[in-house]
Amino acid sequence: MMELGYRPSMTTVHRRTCPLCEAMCGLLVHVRDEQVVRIEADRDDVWSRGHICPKGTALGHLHHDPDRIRTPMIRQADGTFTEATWDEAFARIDELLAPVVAGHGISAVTSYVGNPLAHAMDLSRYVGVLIGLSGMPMIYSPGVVDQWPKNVSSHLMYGGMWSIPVPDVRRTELFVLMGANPQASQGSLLACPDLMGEIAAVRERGGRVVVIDPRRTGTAAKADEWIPITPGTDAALLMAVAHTLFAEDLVDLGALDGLVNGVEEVREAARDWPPERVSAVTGIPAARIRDLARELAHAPAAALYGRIGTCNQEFGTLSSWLIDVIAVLTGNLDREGGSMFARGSAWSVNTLPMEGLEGGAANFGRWRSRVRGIPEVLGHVPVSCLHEEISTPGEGRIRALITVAGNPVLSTPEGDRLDAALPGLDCMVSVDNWINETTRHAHVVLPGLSALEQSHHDDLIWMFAVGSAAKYSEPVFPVDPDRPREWEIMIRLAGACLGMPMAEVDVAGIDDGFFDVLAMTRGLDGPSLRERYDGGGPDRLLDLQLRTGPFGDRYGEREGISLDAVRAAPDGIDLGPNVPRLAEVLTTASGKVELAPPYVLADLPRLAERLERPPGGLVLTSRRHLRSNNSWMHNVPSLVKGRDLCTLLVHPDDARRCGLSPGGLARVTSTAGTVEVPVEITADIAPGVVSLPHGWGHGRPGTRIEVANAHPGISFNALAPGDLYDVPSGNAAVNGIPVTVAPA
Ligand SMILES: Nc1nc2c(c(=O)[nH]1)N[C@H]1C(S)=C(S)[C@@H](COP(=O)(O)OP(=O)(O)OC[C@H]3O[C@@H](n4cnc5c(=O)[nH]c(N)nc54)[C@H](O)[C@@H]3O)O[C@H]1N2
Ligand SMILES: Nc1nc2c(c(=O)[nH]1)N[C@H]1C(S)=C(S)[C@@H](COP(=O)(O)OP(=O)(O)OC[C@H]3O[C@@H](n4cnc5c(=O)[nH]c(N)nc54)[C@H](O)[C@@H]3O)O[C@H]1N2
Ligand code: SF4
Ligand SMILES: [Mo]
Repeated sequence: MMELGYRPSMTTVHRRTCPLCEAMCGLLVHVRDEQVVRIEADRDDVWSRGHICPKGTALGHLHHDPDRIRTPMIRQADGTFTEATWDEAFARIDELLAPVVAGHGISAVTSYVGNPLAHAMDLSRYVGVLIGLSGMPMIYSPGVVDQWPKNVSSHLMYGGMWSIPVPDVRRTELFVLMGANPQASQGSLLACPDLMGEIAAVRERGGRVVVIDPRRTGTAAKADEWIPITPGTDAALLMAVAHTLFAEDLVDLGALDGLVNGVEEVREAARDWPPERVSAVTGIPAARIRDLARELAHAPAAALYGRIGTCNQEFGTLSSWLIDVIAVLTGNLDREGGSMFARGSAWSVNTLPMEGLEGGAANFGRWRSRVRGIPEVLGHVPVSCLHEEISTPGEGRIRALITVAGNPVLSTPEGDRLDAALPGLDCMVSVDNWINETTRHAHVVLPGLSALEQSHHDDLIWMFAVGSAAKYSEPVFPVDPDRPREWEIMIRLAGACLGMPMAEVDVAGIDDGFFDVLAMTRGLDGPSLRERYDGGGPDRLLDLQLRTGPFGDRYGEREGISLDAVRAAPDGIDLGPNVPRLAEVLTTASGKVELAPPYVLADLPRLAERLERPPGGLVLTSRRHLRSNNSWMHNVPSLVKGRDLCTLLVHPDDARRCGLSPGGLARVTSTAGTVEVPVEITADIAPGVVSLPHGWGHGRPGTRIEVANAHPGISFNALAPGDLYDVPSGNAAVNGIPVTVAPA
């Protein structure tokens, strides 16, 4: 008989949806001896059909990263972190948080919730419990360094802040991208795998692609035309486009006729904005602006899309609003090949109506920030307020902060001031997988799981997709069943804010209550529904979201999907392209599209003033790279190898004027700070504009990200002034920052 002592190692292949960006690519993860040996694209994935990028192949590195923390960490008096048990960590949080709440009330506590939670199974669903149940009156997020202007315009125009139309790129004949670079970002508020392939396809079928951006990006390089624009002047350009549509009698609402209020008000507002008036400030010839209006009006279907560059700027709300105004005026809203509203297979928890803001009311300014007195908008004030709310003494000072999947020290304006303010907190807890520039200040860091240890089904992202699908991923690696999951941590932290000892919080009871509330919003009785389930947590919520979503079986009432059905289809279930559905989306008080919200129109005088600003001087803009993901993936060796990405892009004329040489160091100064950074001279940027990536600035003491610290770069947001923002939304203008540049 042969001895059976030797077992050859086996490779198993796991199907996973990548949670790193909106493309939601299906991946095949090859595992041998508990090691990820290879990650490749899943060609059978119903959604992504074989698309992948270098970040997706790095999921294994993220999982195996020796710097990733796997147990709670408690900071000691000397600033070093030591590993702790969950009970020790919970006890330490009780010890620090309870006195803050008891002595100063819950308004002394706030939270900063970051970007990865939008892509995480547990956090996207349960962060609402932390925010809603804890009673903390306000929170901070990078939403106001991202899409808040679009949230404002959608709230006012359609009645829902997340009712954001998505360019129907697969069927359009004219795709105009403003301030978006999918070559790097892979799409934003636009979920569509392989956008660069789709851009090529538009051109192959005889359509046109136009990129309006101060930089000739990787996307612009693959388009029919690059139109350079002065940063922050998109709203002026679009006012002139609207003017031209009216002046040349090109307005045609098509199928929207009768569903739109305010066309005459927009006509009136656009009367004073002929292309000649905005040509100098935008840098775009008047004739080109007129032609753009004509092209948009005459194309069989046109998709006008604006993203970060049109939001993270001085006139974000006007630009975001105008993009949809032009779509309406040219009959391209809610039309195939135009801009459409997606149907998420699982309705997102985020889309529930907000108290006091029903019907698209412009009921902003319900409260103001304590120090600067900035009015809230949709529950947020500029995130740059956070540092001063911590460091300015007085009644109402923030004394405790919970960060969840966020790195505001690098990612938000005046990040260096926040870095200096965080040590002043009585209690800081971070739910995060790394000890980085922000979390190094935490008293306690509670780790989540790696992506490969969690199940996955996207939540909010499906609301911005070019079609509908449902895809569920099982975890690749098992985890100790007793280890608290992130959804459970959210519930325990909420309890702690209410004064309960963390270890004693009734997680199952609160989870049941959350389920019942969500079931009620669908007209269902939670307690009786719960009898169908063995356990709670995110899977139970997801089943509810799927079954009561647009394709769901409503618990057997009709044919449709459920979590079981989705689980049984490991490559996903394709639920088809977007269909016109505006009437169903509209939740404005009038039941119509409000094309001319007075709150937005009231910002036009500020735009008119911008036209008078004397030209000259340099302005700073942001950019992304395919191999970065905001601030947190620079610890992956394969993503940081090669040439330095953290460089200042400068036009040759400006380089000459400033005395800069290629590869030399430049000193860049704004009203907020100064950095020194290597120079890259290129004609691929408009004169008068310089560009830096954000998310760098590593190498700080006490962090545990060895690879990133060996490639530190500098922090863009040390240069971003907190007082430079889009007034109607409070969203940061990290594009168009006045700077001076000199050799270092
Ligand atoms: N690889 C990678 N992918 C990502 C991310 C990442 O960091 N790395 N981040 C993810 C996140 S959180 C988001 S929100 C998305 C963002 O996705 P995108 O919006 O596509 O973001 P960017 O690549 O930053 O492109 C913004 C563009 O706006 C231009 N711009 C700057 N100022 C102006 C202006 O005033 N007007 C106009 N018209 N253009 C301007 C910039 O030059 C830049 O090309 O990407 C997501 N995907
Ligand atoms: N100058 C400039 N600044 C910008 C932008 C810009 O274009 N220009 N873009 C802005 C935009 S669009 C965004 S979205 C923000 C991003 O701002 P943030 O969300 O604050 O920053 P990130 O770099 O995404 O930080 C993510 C954090 O989540 C942690 N993390 C990663 N995965 C997990 C997980 O599974 N669980 C937990 N608990 N934690 C995890 C990481 O370790 C890191 O600490 O940056 C903004 N800042
Ligand atoms: S494009 Fe890259 S990061 Fe985005 S989902 Fe696909 S593999 Fe992941
Ligand atoms: Mo973002």
